[in-house]
Amino acid sequence: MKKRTAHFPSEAFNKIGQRIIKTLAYAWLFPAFCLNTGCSTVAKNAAKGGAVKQITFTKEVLSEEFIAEGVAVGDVNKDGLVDVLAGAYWFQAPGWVPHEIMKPEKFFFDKGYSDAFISQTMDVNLDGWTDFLRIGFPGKEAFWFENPKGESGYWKKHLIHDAVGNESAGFFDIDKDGRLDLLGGNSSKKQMTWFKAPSSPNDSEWQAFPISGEADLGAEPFSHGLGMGDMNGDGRQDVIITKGWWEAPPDVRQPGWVFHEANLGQAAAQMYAYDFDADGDQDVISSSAHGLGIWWHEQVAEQGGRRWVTHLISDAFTQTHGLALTDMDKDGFPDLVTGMRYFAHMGHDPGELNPPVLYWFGLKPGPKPTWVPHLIDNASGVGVDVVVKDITSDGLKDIIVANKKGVFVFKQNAD
Ligand SMILES: [Ca+2]
Ligand SMILES: [Ca+2]
Ligand SMILES: [Ca+2]
Ligand SMILES: [Ca+2]
Repeated sequence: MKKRTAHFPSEAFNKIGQRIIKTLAYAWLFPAFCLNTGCSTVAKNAAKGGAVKQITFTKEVLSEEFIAEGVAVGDVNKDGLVDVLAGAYWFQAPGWVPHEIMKPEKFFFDKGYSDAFISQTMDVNLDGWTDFLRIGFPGKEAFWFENPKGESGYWKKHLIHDAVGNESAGFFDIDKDGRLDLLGGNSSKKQMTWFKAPSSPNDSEWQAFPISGEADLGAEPFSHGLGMGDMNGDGRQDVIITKGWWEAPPDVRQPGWVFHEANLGQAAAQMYAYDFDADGDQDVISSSAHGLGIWWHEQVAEQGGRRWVTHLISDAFTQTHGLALTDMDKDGFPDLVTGMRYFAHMGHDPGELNPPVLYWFGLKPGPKPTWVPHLIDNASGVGVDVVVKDITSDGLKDIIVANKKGVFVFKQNAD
């Protein structure tokens, strides 16, 4: 792959050693070349000089150590301030004082992985205290850790499932009971499955409800690409992978969801459905987990069926292993937040040594939708996910990341 040269303003980025730096949203860096079939939509849009909404963030460095590939947020100590949880630690807001959840292990960014991937918080045992849920290495266990309710000592560990496959397995409220469930592969059976969170304090089992058949698609430990979205407009959230989607039945506990084949692109990270071209049918968005590309997949109706046409949104950086679809600029249209997962394969992916950038892309919908890229930072990136949430309760969405560069919070500035 041709190496891209970018000229980042130096005054902000040579202060990485400081715990807090201000960053600005910089203008689009016009790509030196375009992949495959000419320049990306974004590049063409930028060339026309489209208006750009400037959003700025303040970067806070919680850790410069590699402790986790994923992150979660929640108010651990019930003081009303949202804390950050990653790997073996929770970081107490507002000063981000680290506390151990369990005995930490040492991980090396250039030699391997941590044991903490996609993470989440919820009160699993219904005692009023936020617990920590953590998917481990792909194909291994997912655990939840019981909040000790202000007491000292490590958090009690409970098994959710012993073999969770797909690198974008995650937590969704699948049965709409107000509690998050786990969606992923049961990788011992290679079967897409959802695991229902226990609904009473004394119940510890996460009951498995298979979606696909055994030895089916998307459920291997290292399967790439998974998401939920209403693909057929019936109001139910379907399960999306790169080869197609499973249609949610009226009762989601029913096994054998109908699979609809669809060519939804290359190995990906989180996937989302939205009608990006506003023509009445759902399209899909995805990003390359380890290679190069962020795409939208257009659903095209034609005689006798439907086909999918993939459009490149950006090829500015590689390893977009975490992707969020969320409205950043409050124009009513969902934007993208993504970045580079630094050293995703310990130096074996293309572009590993490029700056680990973090971006948001503003959606301009229409018959030919475009996305305006905004650089947030170039010394962090994303992990196997990127959390976008207003953790400061000021109505502005913040971005939270953990990866091989450390743990970071980007607080959106009010002006
Ligand atoms: Ca707190
Ligand atoms: Ca709890
Ligand atoms: Ca559409
Ligand atoms: Ca928007």
